[in-house]
Amino acid sequence: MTARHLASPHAPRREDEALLRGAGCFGADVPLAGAWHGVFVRSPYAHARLQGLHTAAAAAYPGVVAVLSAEELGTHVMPEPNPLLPLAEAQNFALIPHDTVHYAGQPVALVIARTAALATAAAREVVLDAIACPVQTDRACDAPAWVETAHRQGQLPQTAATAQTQLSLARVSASPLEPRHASVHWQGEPAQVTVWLGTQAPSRAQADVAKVLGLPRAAVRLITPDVGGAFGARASISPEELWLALAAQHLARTHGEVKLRWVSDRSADLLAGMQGRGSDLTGRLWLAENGQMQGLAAEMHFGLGAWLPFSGVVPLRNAARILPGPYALGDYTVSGQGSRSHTAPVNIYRGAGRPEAALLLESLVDKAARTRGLDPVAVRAQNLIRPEAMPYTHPHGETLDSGDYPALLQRACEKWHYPQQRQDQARRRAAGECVGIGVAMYVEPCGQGWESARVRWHANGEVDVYSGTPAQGQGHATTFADLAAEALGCAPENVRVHMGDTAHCPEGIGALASRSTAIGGSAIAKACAQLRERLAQGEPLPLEVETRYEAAEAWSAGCVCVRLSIDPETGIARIEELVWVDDAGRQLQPQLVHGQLVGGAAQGIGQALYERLVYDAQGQLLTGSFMDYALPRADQMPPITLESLQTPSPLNRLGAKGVGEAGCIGVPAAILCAAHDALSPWGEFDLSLPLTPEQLWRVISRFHDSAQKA
Ligand code: SMO
Repeated sequence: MTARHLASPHAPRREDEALLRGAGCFGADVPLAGAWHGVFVRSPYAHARLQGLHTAAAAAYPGVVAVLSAEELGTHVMPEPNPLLPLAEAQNFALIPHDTVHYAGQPVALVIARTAALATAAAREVVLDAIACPVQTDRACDAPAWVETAHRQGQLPQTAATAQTQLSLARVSASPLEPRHASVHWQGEPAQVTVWLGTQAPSRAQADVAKVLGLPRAAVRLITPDVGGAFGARASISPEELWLALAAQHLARTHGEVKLRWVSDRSADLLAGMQGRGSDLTGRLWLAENGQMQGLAAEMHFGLGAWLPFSGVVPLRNAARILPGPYALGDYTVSGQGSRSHTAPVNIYRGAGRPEAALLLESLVDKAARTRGLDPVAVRAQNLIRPEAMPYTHPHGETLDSGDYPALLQRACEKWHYPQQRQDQARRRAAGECVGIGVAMYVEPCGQGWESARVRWHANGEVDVYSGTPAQGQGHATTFADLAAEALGCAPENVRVHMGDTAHCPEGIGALASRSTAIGGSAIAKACAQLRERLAQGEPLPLEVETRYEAAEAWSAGCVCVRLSIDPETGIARIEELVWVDDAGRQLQPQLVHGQLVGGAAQGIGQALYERLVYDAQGQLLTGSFMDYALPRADQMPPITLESLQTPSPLNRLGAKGVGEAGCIGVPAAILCAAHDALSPWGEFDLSLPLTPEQLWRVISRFHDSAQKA
């Protein structure tokens, strides 16, 4: 990384800086003096009928306030998922299990004590009687579809496909630095409830909590404190968070005012938090001899967990609808289905279906090009949607708003000296090295819909900005303060930004799907423009404006080039170089954009090479700590060269597009293409993610064995 990329004319905001200096207020720091602590008793079974829960010993433990389960807390169901794709049957998943448990780690009881240590010790005294039932595990492709989607355009060619591929993507964990948590302060009659949650969607969380408590929404104040990373895993409410609210309600009946806190830990979050990815993809691509793409067929199966979080259907929906990606494809048939399994829930995770689409499509393009003896970069250049065709609507109705895809490919290949890379590769191959080149395109639709803002301009010149969208470390306070200052023509120091508190902030959808700047930022800019308008018409300060801003999806795009070598002795893959040209529209804060791109690349590298949640046939998680679940480390990050083209989106007033997910989309696709390319002298092989040393070694050693026999 060069200094040029890190230089920024914008100073970070106090609020953002505080997080880096250790002065933030994260879940465990929420000031709630004297709060009782909750610890969950979790099911050791992946699927079982509950016979009895023995809690007397735990209840008698020193310092224990209560041991709560279905008997005390009653019957409730988890919120229904987002109706973007209809379910085959309504979810109706029991929030507090009373007769059946459906995944290992599902909470069955909540022990509340005066300290976390006492609650932990007492929780060990709870005994669960249950009868184990048959377990449907992760790769249950034969399980009935719970949710489906399909897109069809024209007739596929009657000939055999030029290339086909099968690809399995492991389940992974978003692994934010900060585990989940919830704090509840219950006061008064009628009830006034304050809930602190590290959530990406405070307004929806407020509604979810109010609904389960049977309270009007206004009785619940939802505060999102500083959040140590989210990545989609914090987009939808967890059962544990709703349990805590119900426990406070129950205890308030006898205790009046109640203060409760729950802080999860890494193993509990790996076991029972929101997981991501986990799909089996197959695809076929028809490519004419002249390189023209003629048809694509794809089938996608997503093994979903025991219940669907609000956004749980989104990855399947996105993967299927985004699949034609940046190419003007001929005819295509895409179908996808998701089925239930006795595992932890699966939710959106940074990319949310976009990585699946890019991985399948880009590896197919490479395979088809090799089969035809064509250069994969030339095939891409030939089939990319042209800038003059923008906005471009795919036949199934997805509209790409803007961008110059051929320019991204061309600039990336120039910057990387692609022809030279091929020459070097040929030389190293001749010397016996296993080295591959991957050049992958990606698109990243950012969210659609609305966000809101309220801006108050005080008589003394100070400005308060209230956004409906929160932050989880992206630096929104800096972005929002600067854009408000620019729109109002005042100094950024005079602007205070408020996010994530339903008592003060207007309603919002949330910080997800790469939408905060494009839509939430545009809402602020719109409010500021209205303030200036009213001043121009002679209204005096103070003035306040509240706005909603609605926008259609803006599509970012980019091209990632990777050179990867594989040690034939060990199968260890090493990314030697990564060159990336992205277009996230107009960049308001280049330094923050850079951070998002590099952070996303690290997570993309983790998914491509290292990370995997593993369940055994009984539905037991085998990767329950960072001793077994391999996150990428600093020394596994390659040098990354980044350049940005900026095609402003015509769809929002800032011209911004999404940027948070790009690294998880384009980088794994380029790595997979490079791995296939590295192995291609020996043939075409189906690979799974992550590209473990064992997997690559087995492919290579097969070749070595047969070479020796010959
Ligand atoms: S996976 Mo993102 O938080 O929509």
